Amino acid sequence: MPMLFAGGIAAVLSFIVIAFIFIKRKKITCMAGMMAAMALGMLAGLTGGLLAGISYNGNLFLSTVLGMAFGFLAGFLAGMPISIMAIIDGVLSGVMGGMMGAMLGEMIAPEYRDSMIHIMLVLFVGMACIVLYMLQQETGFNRAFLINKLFHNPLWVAIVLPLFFYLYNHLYYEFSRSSNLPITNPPMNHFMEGHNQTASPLSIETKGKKIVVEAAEFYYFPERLQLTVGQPVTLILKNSGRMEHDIEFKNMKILLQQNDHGNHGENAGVHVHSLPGKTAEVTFIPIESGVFRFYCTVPGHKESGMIGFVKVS
Ligand SMILES: [Cu+2]
Repeated sequence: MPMLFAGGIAAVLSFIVIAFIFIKRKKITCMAGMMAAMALGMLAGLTGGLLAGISYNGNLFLSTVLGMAFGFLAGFLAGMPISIMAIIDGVLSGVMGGMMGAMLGEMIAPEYRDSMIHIMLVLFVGMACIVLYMLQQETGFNRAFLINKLFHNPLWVAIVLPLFFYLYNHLYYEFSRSSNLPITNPPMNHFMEGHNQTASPLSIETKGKKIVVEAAEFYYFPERLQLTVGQPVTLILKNSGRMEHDIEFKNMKILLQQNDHGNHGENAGVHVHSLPGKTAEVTFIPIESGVFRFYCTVPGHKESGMIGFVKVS
C-alpha cells in the first residue's frame, strides 16, 4: 500500500509533465524537449524499477523488464510531441534508469526499503518541479493563471514543497500502520533469520557458569555434570594426564558461542581437545533439556572409562 501511494504520486506527476509537453509542444524547442524527456524517462525508470525490484524481490528479470518498460513508456510519451531526437533521448534514459532502479530494489536490505522509496520520491518530485519550471520558462509564463503566479513566487514554493513532504510522510506512516504488510525477505537473509529463530524462544541468561573437568588416564573428574537450559556455560577441559584427551557431548543441542579449538558451527555440538598438561575451553548454551553422554574420542579411551553424563534441566 505505501508503495502504491509512492507509485501513484510518481504516475500523476509524470502525467502532468507529459500533458504539459503535449499542450505546449509548438513552443518547446527540441533542446528543452530532449531535456524534459530524458529527465522524465530516467526518473520514471528509476522509481518504477525500484518499486518493481522491491515488489518482485528474487525475480530480477521481471523487475528489470518492468522498470525498463516504465522508463521506456515515460520517455517515449514525453519525447513524442517534440521530435525523434527527444524520443531517443527519453527512451534510452528510461531503459537505463529502469535497469538501475530494479537492481537497487532487488539488492537493498529490507530495513532500508522505506527510506530508499522516500529518497527516490524526493528526487522525483523535486526534478519534476524543476522540469516543469524549465518548460514554463521556455514557453513563457501566462501570468493570468493563478497557479502560475503561485508557482513563480519563491515564497510559495518554499511553503508548498515542505508541506507536500510533511503530508506525504504523515499519510505514508498512516498507510504503513493500517496495512501492516509482512515484509518479504530476500533469499540472502534466510540464513540470518534461521539463526535468530533458534535463539528467540529461549530466555538466555547473561550470567555464565564455569565448569572445570579434569581428564587423565582414563577418567574424567567430575564424571557427572549439571547444566541449565538457556544458561551460558564455559567448559574448561584440564588435561592432567600424559596423553592427549578430548571431551565430546553426544546429541546435546546447543548454541556455540566461542571455541578455541576451532569453530564447528551451530549444530556440531560440544567438542574440546586438550594436549597433555594444557587446558582448553568452549563456551556454549544448552537449549534442550535431557540427559546426555560425554566421552573422549581418542580411540580406545571411551572403552577404558573416559565416559560421563550431563543432566540439562
Ligand atoms: Cu582420552
